Amino acid sequence: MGREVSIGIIGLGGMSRFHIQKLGEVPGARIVALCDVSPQALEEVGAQLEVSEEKRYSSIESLINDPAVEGIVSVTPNDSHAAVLLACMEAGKPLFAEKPLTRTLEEAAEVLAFYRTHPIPLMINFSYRNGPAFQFARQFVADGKLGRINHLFVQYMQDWGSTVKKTPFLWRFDEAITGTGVLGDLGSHMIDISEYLTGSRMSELQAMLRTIVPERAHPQTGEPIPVKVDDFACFNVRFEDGAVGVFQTSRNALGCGNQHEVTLYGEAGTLHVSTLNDRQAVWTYPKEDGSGTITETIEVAEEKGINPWREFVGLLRGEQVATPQIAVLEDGYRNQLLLEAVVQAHHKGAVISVKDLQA
Ligand code: SOE
Repeated sequence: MGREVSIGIIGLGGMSRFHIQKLGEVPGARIVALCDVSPQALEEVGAQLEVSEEKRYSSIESLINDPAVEGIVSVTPNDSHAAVLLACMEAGKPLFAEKPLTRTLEEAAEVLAFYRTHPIPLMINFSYRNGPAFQFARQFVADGKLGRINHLFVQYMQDWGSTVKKTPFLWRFDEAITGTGVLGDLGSHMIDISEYLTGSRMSELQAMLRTIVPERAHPQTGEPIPVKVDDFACFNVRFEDGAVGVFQTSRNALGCGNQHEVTLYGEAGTLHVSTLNDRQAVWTYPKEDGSGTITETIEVAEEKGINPWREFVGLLRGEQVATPQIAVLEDGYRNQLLLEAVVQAHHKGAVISVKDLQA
């Protein structure tokens, strides 16, 4: 086991608990400081992790500038992503941050510009790159097993519903905090994974966004609050190499858990991967005599995946990490640019060319 590293966590909401659990599984990773706006969350998680009271911060800058903190894991709502990135760059602190990079393209441009003069070791959690089947798929495509990719289908379905689950109004429905709705939340993963698996870059997009559930209950009072952000998005994409992609994502896919799946249609074969089982890839290819096709389920070993928490701890120790698999800031900026292209394609009802769009 390498030396112990001291980590500070910013944001103690739901997703943060997952990060804390995964860090707890990495030998030598020690959470020494916390930051959140909620005194109750600080007290609860601080007690659970035995973080001393003076290391329970309410200010982002205080935690980031604490010399006892070597690296930061940030899991905050979208409206503070830029502030965390800028403060970590200012302080020279390595950062593992949740996607999307920022709330808006303008913020992403500001962060990218500052990064040019204040670079830091950085990981952005486009987490679906890491699964064993998705790692297998990227290599499979790179090895030419599918031939030229003609088209792909990407969908990411969740059920925040209105029929059964009736999810109340959360920050992810509040435009001032989240920016876009399901597009930025799940669509950011879809955009990232499609370029990551194919090695191609999007060049033109057309899109439609929709708010299917127009109001949701205040979590305490039950009062209906209007929802302005999208909870469904579909977009079609032409890639620079001519491939075409069809994308759909929803928070109203009744009964769906966390269903992110990609099907790649190549001239020499088809490959399907899904979070429903990220240890399997389903490959269809022609029989040798050309009389038909064979569909084979390939089992992928867990070790083929990447553990981003181990990567971050390794990065803090100065070890060689699988950096190419971990998005860096340019990937995050590009993701934000493509999200903006989808929004503009929707509002203009037109095909948007990515090259014409800059912050
Ligand atoms: C939304 O429910 C969410 O938590 C996303 O924000 C995450 O990025 C995704 O990995 C799981 O679903």
